[in-house]
Amino acid sequence: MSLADFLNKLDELESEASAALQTVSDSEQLESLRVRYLGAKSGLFKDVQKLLGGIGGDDKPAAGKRLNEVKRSIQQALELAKDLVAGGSTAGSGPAPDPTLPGIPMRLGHLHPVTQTIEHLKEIMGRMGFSTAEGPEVEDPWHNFVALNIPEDHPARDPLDNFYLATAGAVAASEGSRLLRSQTSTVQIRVMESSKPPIRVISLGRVYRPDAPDATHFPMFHQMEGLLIDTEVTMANLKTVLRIFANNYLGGDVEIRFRPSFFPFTEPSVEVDFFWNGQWIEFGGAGMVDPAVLTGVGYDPEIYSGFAFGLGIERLCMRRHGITDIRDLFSGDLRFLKQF
Ligand code: FA5
Repeated sequence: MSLADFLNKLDELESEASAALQTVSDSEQLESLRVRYLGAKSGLFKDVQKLLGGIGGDDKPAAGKRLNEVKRSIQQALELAKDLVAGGSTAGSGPAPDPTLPGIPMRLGHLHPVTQTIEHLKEIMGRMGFSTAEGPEVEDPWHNFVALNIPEDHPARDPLDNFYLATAGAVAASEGSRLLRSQTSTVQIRVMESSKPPIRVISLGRVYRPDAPDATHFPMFHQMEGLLIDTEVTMANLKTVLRIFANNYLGGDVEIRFRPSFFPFTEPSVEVDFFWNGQWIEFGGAGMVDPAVLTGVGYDPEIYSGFAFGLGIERLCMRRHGITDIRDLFSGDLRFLKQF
């Protein structure tokens, strides 16, 4: 017999046995197939094995090697079929599942501490009648600067202090350029452009600045902007709203302090400090909306006045939870995040 004929017979035997063993449904059938293929006296494998004697001497090693392979392959198919019959299912090998064993506990995720803080701030401000407004994170210089009374040559527009986007043909800081907003004050303008007073909104979201990361600075952080426009609004209203906010958010009787400051879009402008746990802590900026900003959006500053504030949300979150390094919030370290 030629080597090719011998190998053909082995291939046929292997595929026939494999196909037959895949359909086994009980142990009797399994035993009869075992005898049919691997039976010591009259098994089909034995029949082919007997033909090995007729193979020429040079071809014997190759024929013997393939013979052993096919035997192993049929034995493996038999073992697999045995498992299937024992498990009573065709879904896989191994012992049958035990439905009385306790299940694997599911790990529940939760909201990021900054997101939790955002929800909390919305709730507190909502109780004071502030609704939520949103604005885009990719802004044009009009909303980020011009409408906020920050003229072309103002240092705040410097490409080194902002993330300008490399859009085709745009020159950084020119009117056609786009940038990642550096403050949520942009949303003040968008709200005033699209609605009439009285206005009472907050806007919470991401802002971006090329600040070097340290314990209290990150290049991406969140701010809560507040804007209230009506007739006869004063600094006393601003202070009251911020005090009620701080008492609710930090708990207890938080004192509030205004320090003179400067923002191009408010006049007068202040830095806002909260006295909490025995020390003064700065949380943001605020002030009375500058008449030039009101005029720019078509409001008559003789009739309307208003206040605005912008607070750092990470700083608020850190104070409340005793977090000492802002970078922990964005490390993605589950051991840290699981604590909140
Ligand atoms: C502003 O961004 C003004 N738009 C706030 C404002 C709004 C003033 C409305 C008047 C009227 P300032 O640059 O100070 O202000 O930022 C406000 C707060 O954001 C800071 O007090 C601080 O809490 C937080 N902050 C600023 N830079 C970072 C930073 N790199 N990482 C984390 N928080 C920051």
